[in-house]
Amino acid sequence: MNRLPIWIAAPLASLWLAFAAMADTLPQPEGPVILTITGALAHTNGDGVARFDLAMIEALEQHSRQVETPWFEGVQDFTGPRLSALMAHVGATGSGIRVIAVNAYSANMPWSDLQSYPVILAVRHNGRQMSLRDKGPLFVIYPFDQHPELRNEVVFSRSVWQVAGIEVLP
Ligand SMILES: Nc1nc2c(c(=O)[nH]1)N[C@H]1C(S)=C(S)[C@@H](COP(=O)(O)O)O[C@H]1N2
Ligand SMILES: [Mo]
Repeated sequence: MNRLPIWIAAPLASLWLAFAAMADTLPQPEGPVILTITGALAHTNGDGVARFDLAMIEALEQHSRQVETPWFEGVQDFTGPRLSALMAHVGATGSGIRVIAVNAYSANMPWSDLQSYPVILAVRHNGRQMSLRDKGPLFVIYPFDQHPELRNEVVFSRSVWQVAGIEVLP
């Protein structure tokens, strides 16, 4: 570009910057990264991935559910963004997602689950952040309260705890 006259080079450079910014619209995490999203994303914050710290996840609209699950006794309160909203936030396109836990467990989830049900990626359990030993930092929570038909092995297997990553499947 050093051979181009400045009056051509400068607008070209700013155009390039504008396009780069369109693909790179997410702010940078400031705290520890607790979630990394990969795959076909329109919005990233570095090298094709979207990385989130706790504050970035909690900046999305939060939803609370009071649910009974196989993992805790009695009704428990879980709060976090809808998974569908999180996927829209990063501009994900694909056939579904794979949710990956810190223990390398993973489960695939079709888009239809996210469209049919208000599945949340819980960041809080009874108002508190979840430590790793309490199945945190992130836990996929289906609306078992409103939709008893979800109480089956397939959906339980998609209820990933200790979530660390999401891969958008092609
Ligand atoms: N992080 C993580 N989440 C997970 C699993 C796992 O091994 N690790 N197992 C899944 C499967 S296959 C099911 S059926 C339920 C099992 O829950 P349980 O081990 O409490 O019965 O959690 C799901 N979530
Ligand atoms: Mo399972």
